[in-house]
Amino acid sequence: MEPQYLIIHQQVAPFVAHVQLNRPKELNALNLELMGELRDALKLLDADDQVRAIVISGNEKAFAAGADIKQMADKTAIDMYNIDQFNTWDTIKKTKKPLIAAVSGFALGGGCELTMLCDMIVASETARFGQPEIKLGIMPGAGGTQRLTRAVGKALAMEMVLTGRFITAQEALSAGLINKIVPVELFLNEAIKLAAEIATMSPVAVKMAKEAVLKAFDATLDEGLHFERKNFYLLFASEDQKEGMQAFVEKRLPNFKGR
Ligand code: DAK
Repeated sequence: MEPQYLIIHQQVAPFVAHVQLNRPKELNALNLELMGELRDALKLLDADDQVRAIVISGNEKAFAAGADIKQMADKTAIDMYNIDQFNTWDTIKKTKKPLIAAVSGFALGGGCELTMLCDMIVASETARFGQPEIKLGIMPGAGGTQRLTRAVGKALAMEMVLTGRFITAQEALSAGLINKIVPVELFLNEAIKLAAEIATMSPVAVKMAKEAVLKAFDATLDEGLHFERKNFYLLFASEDQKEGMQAFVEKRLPNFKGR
């Protein structure tokens, strides 16, 4: 079934898919339906051999202004428990292929959390990142207190989470939240370019490297190094390792297969 709140663009560059959040009137507020569609789309793209990197964007005005407040407003704790949105977010988190967020305008609340669930963030000059849940009498619930703090440090995270202040793209860059800032008309192209560059690498090495970098967030240094070492050894069992090194020796471009 065609998604209602997403537009999926295949092969926007070789081996790159682009998923566009598409609820523009509501600033791409992340209702349950949109999140379900996103989960399903990413699952399919993650399993598709023709896709090696995925860009997620909104539009120029908003990446996403957060979870849908109108949909959440009258929910009880038990409703929230039964809806089990975390299941959806956890499934998205399991995406093995690299996710690049292309952000212009608002990335707030769950929108900001979704960008942080991605592996890299390319932002336009107009991008604004924030965790304004505190103004609604709640707090971030999809990683905002954890991933933000790890990315920007305690001082700024605490300020953003406790006051709801939005930060500019420039502040986000200085704080280490995002990878780069580009003029608004280029934000999507730049994100696609970054994804396309990654898509020229061995897809199996990319997935294992992503997995190892993410391990750094919840492992001790020794555990992380151990994990890295296992994946490093494992890649010597891949055809892509043989191809990559042979291509270097033969002074040609490698032809990676993801095996
Ligand atoms: N939800 C629903 N509708 C929203 C929305 C949102 N988050 N953000 C904007 N809209 C709607 C507005 O209501 C308005 O609709 P109409 O009135 O035209 O029907 C339309 O989008 C345009 O918005 P504005 O008229 O407000 O536009 P402005 O340019 O004046 O202001 C703004 C833009 C982004 C500053 C403002 O819209 C705003 O403050 N929006 C709310 C931002 C916010 O508080 N976001 C955090 C939401 S709480 C969870 C996972 C995640 C979460 C929770 C649970 N689990 C896994 C369980 C996340 C929670 C959140 O994100």
